[in-house]
Amino acid sequence: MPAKSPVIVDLRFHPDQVREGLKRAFPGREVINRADPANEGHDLTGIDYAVLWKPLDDLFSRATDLKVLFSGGAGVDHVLTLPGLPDLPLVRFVDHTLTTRMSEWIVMQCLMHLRQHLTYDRQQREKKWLPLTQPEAADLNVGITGMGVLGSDAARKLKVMGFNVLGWSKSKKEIDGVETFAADGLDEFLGKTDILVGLLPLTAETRNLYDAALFSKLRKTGALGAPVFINAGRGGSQVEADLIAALNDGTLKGASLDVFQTEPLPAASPFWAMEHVIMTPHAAADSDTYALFAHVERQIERFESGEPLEHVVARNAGY
Ligand code: NDP
Ligand code: OXD
Repeated sequence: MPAKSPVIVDLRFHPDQVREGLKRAFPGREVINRADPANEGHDLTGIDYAVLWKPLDDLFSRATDLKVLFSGGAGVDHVLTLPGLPDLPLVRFVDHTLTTRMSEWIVMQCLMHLRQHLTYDRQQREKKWLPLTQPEAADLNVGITGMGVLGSDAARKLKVMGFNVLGWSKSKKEIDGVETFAADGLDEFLGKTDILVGLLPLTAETRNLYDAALFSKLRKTGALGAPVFINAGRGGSQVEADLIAALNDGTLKGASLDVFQTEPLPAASPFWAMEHVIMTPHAAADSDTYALFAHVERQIERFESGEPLEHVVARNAGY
């Protein structure tokens, strides 16, 4: 039986997490972890597979025999723009651990705005005892842009919490109890939305989508008094100058942002000091390394037994 092809692991994650995840991964295969200095001069020719996230610059010039690429994350915008990217199947990361984390973050942010937690937080610091009016989840429409793996799971979990949920995607989806819209239904969708959730991939079509014109189309008569914007897709989809202006002039009541045009967010960004903005450092849904390597193993097994790979990126669509 021929020896199994090694796997190149070229992930700019926390090195301890990668090492930990690799402890029980890829039995019977050599693993070349490029975060390990001992592997610096390792011959990368003759290797079929690479798992990558912000890989070292020389990956593709040295690993010239790759057959399948595996993204370390669900989004692939920065993989598709890598210089020298070979024309090979690119499998993105899809796993319930990532999906669950993202839905936790989205539900938490919707609840924080529903329950006006930013105001209570400020009042606590000011030692102010002042109960606020209390709309219910059922009084609000949460509109999710991007009804793929993450958006559709978040939709189901928001429904369980009692929110009315709307979904917008390129092609119209059928999800029980969720009013859905296709690409051409954007304005109608926005006009019904009180909390707008971004779970879109970054592509030529979604770059700069969330701009002043879009924010102005959101429903203004909802129970929170003004709409709220939540984004965990990609920062490149939001026009940050427009977002800041919309937050300052009251077009938007608040925002929760996990992603930014430039990451890490520069110290000079106005977002840091905005009281009605909740920020997390691109941490809504981390890739669990055990789950990532188990997913790669499953896909390699399929590939080697002649079954089609799953979660392959459509290069022309960009996601
Ligand atoms: P999917 O590919 O499963 O879903 C993408 C969704 O976006 C689909 O419903 C798709 O429509 C829709 N879409 C794409 N382009 C357009 C468009 N031009 N107009 C309308 N709808 C569009 O991706 P996932 O749900 O797995 O992930 C979504 C994104 O979340 C990732 O690409 C990544 O950027 C981000 N992400 C962020 C993380 C974080 O920690 N902040 C973690 C993981 C992912 P259709 O169904 O018709 O194809
Ligand atoms: C991803 C991410 O795309 O973490 O998985 O952003």
